[in-house]
Amino acid sequence: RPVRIIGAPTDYGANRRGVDMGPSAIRYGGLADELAAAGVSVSDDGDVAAPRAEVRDPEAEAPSEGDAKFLRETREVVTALSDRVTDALDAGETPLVLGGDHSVAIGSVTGSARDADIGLVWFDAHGDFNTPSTSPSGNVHGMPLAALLGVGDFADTPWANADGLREEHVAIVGLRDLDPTEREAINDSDVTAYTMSDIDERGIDAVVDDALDVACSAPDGIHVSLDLDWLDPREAPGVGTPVRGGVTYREAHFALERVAATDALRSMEVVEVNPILDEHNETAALATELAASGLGKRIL
Ligand code: DIR
Ligand code: MN
Ligand code: MN
Ligand code: MN
Repeated sequence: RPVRIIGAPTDYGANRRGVDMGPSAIRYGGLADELAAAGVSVSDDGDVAAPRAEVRDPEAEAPSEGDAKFLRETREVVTALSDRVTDALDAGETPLVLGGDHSVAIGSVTGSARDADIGLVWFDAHGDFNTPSTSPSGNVHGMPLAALLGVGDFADTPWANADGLREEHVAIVGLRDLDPTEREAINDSDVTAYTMSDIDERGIDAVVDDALDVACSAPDGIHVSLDLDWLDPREAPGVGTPVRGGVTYREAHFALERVAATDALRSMEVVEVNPILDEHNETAALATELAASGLGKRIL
């Protein structure tokens, strides 16, 4: 299937400038060429509109949605993104969303799970399972998985809840930094979560295969959400919230190659690349390479 690139240049969810430049940095990192060289036909749908954070009010809240910064702005962007993702799927293409902060996943996944029962693999150092009332930071990039699943405050938030996504079909891989309340919420959920210790103990192959089994038990394919802080900061320095002890370059490629091998990939996103914090655009280039592995690039 052809790939359709969709940029979502937001930084509202991270409350930090720079990650809004992710889509440009990833395109500059050679994404279209890398995919073309992998034999994937690719088009670029441009970016969804995301006005500069400076002209927005961080404290403007949507009523009854509690303490989350830029929640109203996030809602506007993810609603537009969701429609773009659905359009790509309706055209028989695989949407590849470029973030932006991880709040854009609310748009990618709601768009992908419209009239489809999908699985989800979430590669991240973090659980992204906070809600407006539990979040210590108020940053929406720490909330998208809870939002999609309708956890806690998000129980009745139609624009953020994914229709065709069930907790039983969600796997998080690579956890190593959880706030106490999201730890509890993940434990209380039916989401399957693998920490870095699981990878240490069992190896990346066993853990990723189990995670893919969880996601692929959904009938209509899987969405892969790749937060670049999943990798160790030595490999991916250009992220807003680096956490030591992440996966290596080789483990990350291996995992994405396993994704491609399922033949079940329906939609994908790469998020949290921050060129201001990066070294020579290497994190953006890494996002490019990992996307290509996930979309079927082969060495031989
Ligand atoms: C933290 C950081 N748990 C928060 N989350 C991040 O703000 O909710 N997610 N960085 O990717
Ligand atoms: Mn994340
Ligand atoms: Mn993260
Ligand atoms: Mn639900």
